[in-house]
Amino acid sequence: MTDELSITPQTIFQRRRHFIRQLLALGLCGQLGPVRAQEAAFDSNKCDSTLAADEPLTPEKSALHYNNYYEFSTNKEAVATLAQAFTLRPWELRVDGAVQRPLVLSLDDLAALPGVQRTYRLRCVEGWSMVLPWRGIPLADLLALAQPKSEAKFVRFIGTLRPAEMIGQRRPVLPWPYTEGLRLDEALHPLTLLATGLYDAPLSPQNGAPVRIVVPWKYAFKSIKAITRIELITEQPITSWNQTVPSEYGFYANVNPDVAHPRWSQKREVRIGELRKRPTLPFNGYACDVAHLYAGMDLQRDF
Ligand SMILES: Nc1nc2c(c(=O)[nH]1)N[C@H]1C(S)=C(S)[C@@H](COP(=O)(O)O)O[C@H]1N2
Ligand SMILES: [Mo]
Repeated sequence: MTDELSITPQTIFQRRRHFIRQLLALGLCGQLGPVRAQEAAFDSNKCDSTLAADEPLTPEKSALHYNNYYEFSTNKEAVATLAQAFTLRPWELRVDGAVQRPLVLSLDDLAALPGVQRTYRLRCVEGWSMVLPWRGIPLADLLALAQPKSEAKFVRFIGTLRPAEMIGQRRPVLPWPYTEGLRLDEALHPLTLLATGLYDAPLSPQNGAPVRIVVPWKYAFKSIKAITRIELITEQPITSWNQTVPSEYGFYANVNPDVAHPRWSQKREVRIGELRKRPTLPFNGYACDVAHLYAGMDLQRDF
């Protein structure tokens, strides 16, 4: 955050301070206490989630021109061009459902929350992966502001429905808007990010601007782009890919080399920019951080 503040023009800085003062007045910043403690635990915990020396960042050009984003096209190379005309402002992100304090946030409101930078592996279910430097806010921080009620057990993320701009939505490739979901404890995990930036720049439209979810231990289809609503709910939500092909795309979709996709093995992957395949790691290399969330579950059945 400090680096961001130091380059923020004074007026924006003051507006952010005003927003944070408003949160303080509402007694909301106090809610960040326990979550921040968790964040500190994540930073200094025993899990070594750092990337191996042979895992350099994916070239920015690849991340910006090789995209799955079916609202625009099923052709990965076509998405970047088709997404350029997507209107990013004004934007409203709602956080509602089973919460004490429903929120409607603008992009300036989001920018006022303390930000983090995280470099994560992103593993597509199709068998390729990237290493991407995100900027955003821990999703737990946002959820803490909304104060989930005790009956909230799951979170539903709703993408954008705008067929006039998203020409892929004119065909029923998936149920639109693109919808994803997490169990509440997964959504609150310190690795789960609400991303607004990539490679030290605001997110590009093709990467899910203005705001997307990133869940690095799950297949990348869970990392939903261009979200407009985060709804706290009591039951497991119906999600686009799981609803469309339940035998291939589970609700949990944890990266797992031991559970094959019905049409291909998940044991190995191609890191974009590399020639040789590398082994796929359980939970995409984040097992130490997240495996405890699934203790007692049959990960072959509940994939
Ligand atoms: N709204 C939306 N989000 C989405 C998708 C999509 O089609 N629509 N594709 C998913 C898939 S399959 C992948 S691999 C990643 C790709 O993210 P990237 O283009 O930023 O690398 O976005 C995910 N999020
Ligand atoms: Mo994907």
